Amino acid sequence: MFNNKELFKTSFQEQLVSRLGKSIEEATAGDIYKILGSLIREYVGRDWAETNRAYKVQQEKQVYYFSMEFLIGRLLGNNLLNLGMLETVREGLEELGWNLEEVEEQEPDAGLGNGGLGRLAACFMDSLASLQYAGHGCGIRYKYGLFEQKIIDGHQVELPDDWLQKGNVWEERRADKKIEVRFWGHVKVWEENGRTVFDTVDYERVWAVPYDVPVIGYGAGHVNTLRLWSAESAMDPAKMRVEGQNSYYKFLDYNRSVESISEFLYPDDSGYEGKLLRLKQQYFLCSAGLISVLRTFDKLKLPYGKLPEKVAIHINDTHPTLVIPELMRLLIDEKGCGWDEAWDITTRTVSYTNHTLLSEALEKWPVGMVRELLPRVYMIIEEINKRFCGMLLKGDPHSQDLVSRMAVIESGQVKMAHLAIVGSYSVNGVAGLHTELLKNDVMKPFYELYPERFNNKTNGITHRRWLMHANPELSRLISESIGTRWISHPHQLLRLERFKDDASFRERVMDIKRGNKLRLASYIKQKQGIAVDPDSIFDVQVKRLHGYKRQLMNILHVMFLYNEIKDHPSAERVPRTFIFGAKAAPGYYLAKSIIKLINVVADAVNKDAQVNGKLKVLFLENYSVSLAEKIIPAANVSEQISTAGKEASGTGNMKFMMNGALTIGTLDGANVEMHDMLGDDNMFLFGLRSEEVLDYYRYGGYLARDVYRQDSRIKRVMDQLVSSGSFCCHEQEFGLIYQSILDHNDEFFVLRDFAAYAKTHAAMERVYLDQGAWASKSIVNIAHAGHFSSDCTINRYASDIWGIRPVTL
Ligand code: 26V
Repeated sequence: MFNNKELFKTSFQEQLVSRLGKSIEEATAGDIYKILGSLIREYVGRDWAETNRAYKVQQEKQVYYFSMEFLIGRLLGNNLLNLGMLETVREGLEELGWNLEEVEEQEPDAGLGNGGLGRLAACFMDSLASLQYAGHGCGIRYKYGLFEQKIIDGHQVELPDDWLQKGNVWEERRADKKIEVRFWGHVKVWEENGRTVFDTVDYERVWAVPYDVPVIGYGAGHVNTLRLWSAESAMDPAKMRVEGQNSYYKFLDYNRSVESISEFLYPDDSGYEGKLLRLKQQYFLCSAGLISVLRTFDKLKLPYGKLPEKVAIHINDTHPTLVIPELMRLLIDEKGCGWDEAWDITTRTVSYTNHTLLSEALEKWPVGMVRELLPRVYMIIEEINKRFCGMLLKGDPHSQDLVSRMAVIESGQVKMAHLAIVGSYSVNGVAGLHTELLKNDVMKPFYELYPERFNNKTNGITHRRWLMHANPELSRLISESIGTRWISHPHQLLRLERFKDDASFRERVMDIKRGNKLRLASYIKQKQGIAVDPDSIFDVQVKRLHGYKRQLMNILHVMFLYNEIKDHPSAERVPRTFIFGAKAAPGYYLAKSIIKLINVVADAVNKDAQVNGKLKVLFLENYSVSLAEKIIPAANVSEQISTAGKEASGTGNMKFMMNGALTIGTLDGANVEMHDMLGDDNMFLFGLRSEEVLDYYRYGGYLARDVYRQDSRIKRVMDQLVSSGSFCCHEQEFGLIYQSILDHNDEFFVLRDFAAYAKTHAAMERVYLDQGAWASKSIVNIAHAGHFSSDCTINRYASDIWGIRPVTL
């Protein structure tokens, strides 16, 4: 049906009538989306079942990617693309009077993630299915995704993201596969036939109900599963009636507390308010996910010793670390394994990715909280800790200091990263530099103890969403020039390099970029009523707002440029448009005040006729996956300016590179590897190196106030933050920002790197004047971006960590 346009048109209209009672003329865009989505969902049903059957019959090893976040965004366009039906459906709809892009806009983003970590999980799902691996996702079906951001009077305001309001055409509720998850209670211990038996009593029951989303692979008919768990009440209302009035309130309280488990995604990088609820969410995911994995394994009728041969469990950061003690619990208490056997199985099944070195982001749980909420799991963590510390002391009885640095439980806290490393067979960082810092700095003693466990897997992004879907014109040009093999072998993009000096190819690349800029400009015009010049440099920084990502340095630099233009009004300048998009964690005041600053500067700049035509500043509200797909293809310049050593990898950097933007960046995260491939000619590097930053942290020697005093340009913009004049609303508005730099000595070295940053921007501007040279660099960037396809990353996870191979259906 989807491969024949006429057939598609007829069945589509039939469905409209039979399901909604509407003709094509009466249908709304929302109706069209809904019918199309359901049709596709039903269409893939057969392949989905076929894939599962093949996995079962062939007894393939299954990978389960446990993650608290899956930032998948919209599915319609990508599913059509992967099914090879995009053109038929586009043309069919066109003939019925509908535009596919407009229909795609009807789909709410599935915003079940905060940022890079969640988006990485989504890219991995796409690559696993497209490369025909048996790999599934295991997550939570949050009723509300990451908050919707509104900018009101320059401030971020958070609204609930009610993404399920109109239903979700992609998911399948599987009530028959629900699982009981247990909280609280007391552990009873007794001896029986020479074995110690552990039984938890008086616990609270919660149902975990899975909602399965098909993950459709590109081209091959492979459909994997993203299983998202939803919490439901397990109390019987009939029982309540018998027990009378008092239990009625208990019932309501209980229901409320159950619902809250899968209600909200945590805006992760704020302070951990509602810690207990977050811990509940994590255990809920781990327990439900594992029990369901073991049910599937049980069908193979193999001994548990074979589990590591048939199942790999990967934990995306430490959030799902409880899979380790939970798997131990299930193996010991329910499957009859002894401790040593269970430990051997667990540590050959679980692998772990670390996504950040920031110490404030390393998870710790108060012992009391874990012990009360999860009494049996806590006993197991204690035992793991006891045995681990015992092993350390046995190696060296004087190693008490080492023990306190490495223990899983220390100072009344459970350290999740330590538990994750001790309980898994592989620990990986997400970019070369990050992994080195992990091994030689933050987790050094663990690396010394278990060197064989540590490895690097540089992140990647799916070129299907981020190039083929987001930038169809560029994809077409690529395929016309080098054929279509790059789609299944993204490294082949390298063959584009030979066009870097080809004048007509350069021109076409720049034309496509201009087209994308025009589209973004019209989006901006429609949303904000501001006209931007498509011939200006589109300079973009879009990502979560955080001190270390240094959006502040960017906006201070914009203020500096504004001052320059005002001081020298007749000087020739390359017109520039600075575009920001960022959400700040609701409790992170400094970040929110940086958003306000960006908006205040934008207002001042955009309404000043004197700089008009030379400078524009935009803050695009509610940055999300679908907005990223509009912005990134239109960027000329990608801002990747984190304090060196702080950004584990970054993945936005790769998306911009793949769409032909040039990067201005520090030697941080995956920028280092981009630079290895591109060289100084095709990337604009500046700023402190990570060793220099580390040296400053260790030995001191940096005084932000000195820089402030010595550089008049910097002094001027800093003073503008707190004095009434061009940018300040009232004097205290940006006091916090000012103090963070000058009173708290600029933790992220904004002033230290400012001069180099400004200088590099000026150099970049000069290159832009030579459009041919710019185009050539842009082409080199695209050509090397294949290296950062998540297909390459997933192939390495598959062979080095999980030990799986593609499955032929
Ligand atoms: C969490 C927190 C929590 C407390 C306050 C500060 C803070 C800062 C950052 C985070 C992020 C934790 C994990 C995370 O999202 N890491 C991101 O993972 C991406 C995928 O590997 C990677 O590209 C990003 O560089 C990394 O920040």
